[in-house]
Amino acid sequence: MKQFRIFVSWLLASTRSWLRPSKTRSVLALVITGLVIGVAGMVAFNATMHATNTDEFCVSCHEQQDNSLVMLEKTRHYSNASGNSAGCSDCHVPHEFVPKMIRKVQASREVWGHITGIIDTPEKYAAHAPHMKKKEIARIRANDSQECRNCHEVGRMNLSLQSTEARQFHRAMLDNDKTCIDCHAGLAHNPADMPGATVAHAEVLADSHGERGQCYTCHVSDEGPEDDNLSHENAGCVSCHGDLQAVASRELQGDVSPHQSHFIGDVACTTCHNGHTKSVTYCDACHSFDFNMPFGGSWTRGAAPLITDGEDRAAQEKAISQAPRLETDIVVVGSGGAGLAAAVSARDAGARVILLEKEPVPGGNTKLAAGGMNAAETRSQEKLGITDDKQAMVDDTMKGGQDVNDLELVKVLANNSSDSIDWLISLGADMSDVGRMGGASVKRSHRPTGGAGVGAHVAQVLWDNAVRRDTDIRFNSRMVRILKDPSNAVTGVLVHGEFTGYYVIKAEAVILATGGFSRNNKLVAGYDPKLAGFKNTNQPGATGDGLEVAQLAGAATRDLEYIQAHPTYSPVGGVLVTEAIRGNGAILVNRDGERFVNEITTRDKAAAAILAQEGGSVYLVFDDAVRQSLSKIESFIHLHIVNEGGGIELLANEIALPAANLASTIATYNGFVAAGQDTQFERPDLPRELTTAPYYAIEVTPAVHHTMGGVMIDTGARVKGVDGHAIRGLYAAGEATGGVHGANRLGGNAISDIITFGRLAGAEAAMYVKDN
Ligand code: FAD
Ligand code: MEZ
Repeated sequence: MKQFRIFVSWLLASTRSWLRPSKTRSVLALVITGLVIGVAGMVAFNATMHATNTDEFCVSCHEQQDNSLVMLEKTRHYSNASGNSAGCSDCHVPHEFVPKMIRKVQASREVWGHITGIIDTPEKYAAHAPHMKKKEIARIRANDSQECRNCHEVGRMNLSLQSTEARQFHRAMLDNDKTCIDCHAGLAHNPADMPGATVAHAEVLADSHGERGQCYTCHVSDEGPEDDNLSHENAGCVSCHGDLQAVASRELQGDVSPHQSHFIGDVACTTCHNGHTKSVTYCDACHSFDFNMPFGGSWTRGAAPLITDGEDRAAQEKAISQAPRLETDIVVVGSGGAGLAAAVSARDAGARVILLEKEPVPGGNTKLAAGGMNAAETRSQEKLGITDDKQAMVDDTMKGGQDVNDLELVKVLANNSSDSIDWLISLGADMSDVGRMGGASVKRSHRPTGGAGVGAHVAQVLWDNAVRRDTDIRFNSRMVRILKDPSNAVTGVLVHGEFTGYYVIKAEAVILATGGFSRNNKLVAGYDPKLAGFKNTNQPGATGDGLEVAQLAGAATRDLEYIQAHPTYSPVGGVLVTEAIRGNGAILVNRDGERFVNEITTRDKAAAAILAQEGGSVYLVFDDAVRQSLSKIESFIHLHIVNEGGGIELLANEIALPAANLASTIATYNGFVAAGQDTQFERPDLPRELTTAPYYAIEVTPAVHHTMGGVMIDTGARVKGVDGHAIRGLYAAGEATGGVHGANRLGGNAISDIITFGRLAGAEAAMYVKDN
């Protein structure tokens, strides 16, 4: 009984205790209840989201230009060859649990926004869509494009079914740290403003890229390019495709690559790959490679007149009436050797410089220069035991120019030539090799060790120095007018930016370094009718518009009728074959296999002698010892313009010349070399016998090469006006000027001219700005 009472009192006490509220139990109860409700909520939420995770539900809000699903249906994501189509959630809902839930929460916020009226009209949606699109692209990118890779796994993709280009490109990208979305953002939907564009039937690059996004796939905004260098657009190309070197390294080996060239600086992708018009291989402006470029057209260039009537004229006047877009101390026009030398020296003298170049690449004709740069009394000559003096350089230049030259300018050229070599060396150039050029009494033509092309090297060194000095360099920017005030002093220039239109740059001084006009056959033939229809050796920008602009600004000109044909241009390759090959020992033979001229006479005489031979073209013949002496020859071999024979007879058969004649001609020539005298054509320099097989031949013919005339300058590179007075603030240097070379320029004197006078013009203009 007692035990029963104890049990009853314990039960009552326990019941009382259980019925009394306790903190612990309350919390526990709450947690359990919360957990149950949370799990139930989550399950419900997930079930709801899952139930609404249909394409139809998504597109009930997601309207772009059209219903998103309708847009998707037009793409390969929906109707691809495999028969598997991807819907909204395949790309927009991640597969891992946590990101998936986060995405679902985001999605519910979007739906909530629709319900609460925050984004409940097509207009509000359209305004919100780019932001959402950006976020979604960033999410997929951060996710290493996992949503793409779920179907397009690298290991599972059969790249061999793709075109060679696509295969190489995908391999390189996928091996790199690029992820699918970097290039294919927007591929799933037709971008709103480029409907129907697909890579497969794209006509131009913009169509093809349009499939991946909208205008801002390439441009900063849908307004198009911001600057004429297309800086943003080119950075975009490089970020997906890699730089020139990377692209070249993916190409087939052993052939000429359009991505490996003698161009200087970082050649912009847009030089060849245009967005809204057909791409063109810029190299074809000089060569004829005929590369099969995607979305490509063929190279054409109309010489657009400078001052046009109508709309263009009105646009020019409007730009002049507006405030200048830019202001600087000196505008240098032209990025060849003269312009770059002027820019470097003006920067060193403390001036602010803007350098304009109308082409998409720098370097002008300078980058093509092959043979050398003349200079007398240099340390390189001294090291090689060559005795020379500046007066001899003056005499040779005057004689070559038929005494038409301005003697004072020739003195500046010769007397500063060794300083100019030293200056280039101080900037990083190698000018150690010295060879002989036509019309020179000694070896004075300087070039890099081993005989590499002088122009590409010098231009690269000057370019690097101009860039290092923060020169503001603008491509696709054509100077169309020099502006002056009523006192006849220069106030700036009017520029036509290919992508930004006409604008004014205010400047104290302008340096014209626009080169010659050999590429403008209309102008050439106007001064020398017998050159009508002639081929030329020059780059596309050598059209002489600097001359025209200077004349409009009142500049005096001289010697425009003297136009030089270079004797050895390859009609097969469309390139100049350097005189240095003759200088190092090659001979010229006609179709009878016979010599007909002193090979290193002046160009006018050599060109006339070639044109007098049957067919108007002849062969430049040399042996392997000459090839080894001049590395520039390798570039001609690379271009497939050199015929080769294991012996003289084999070479003769290769080029259809009478073998016995060729053998006899070479034997006779070798005899002259051994005797130290050419009794046939009085060639003054006989560097080596031609005895080392294999033998080589290049077909050559004369082509327009150099325009000796141009604007008149004084010894301070100041441009003279038609009234005989210098135009204040206007300077000029290089092939744009006349007077240095007279009636006929000597080989190697142009590079000397542009360095000496370019440097001088830069320093003089900077001094003028300081004094002004
Ligand atoms: P360029 O180098 O031609 O530069 C002028 C620049 O101005 C160009 O880029 C042009 O596009 C730009 N331009 C023109 N108009 C405008 C405008 N309105 N607005 C903006 N930019 C404009 N000489 C030698 O002494 N040794 C050699 O070995 C040698 N080899 C040569 C080989 C070849 C194939 C050629 C074509 C020439 C060679 N020459 C050589 C000659 C020499 O290269 C040129 O005379 C010299 O480089 C001219 O330099 P420049 O700076 O005056 O003009
Ligand atoms: O001065 C020239 O134009 C030159 C040397 C060209 C060349 O043959 O290389």
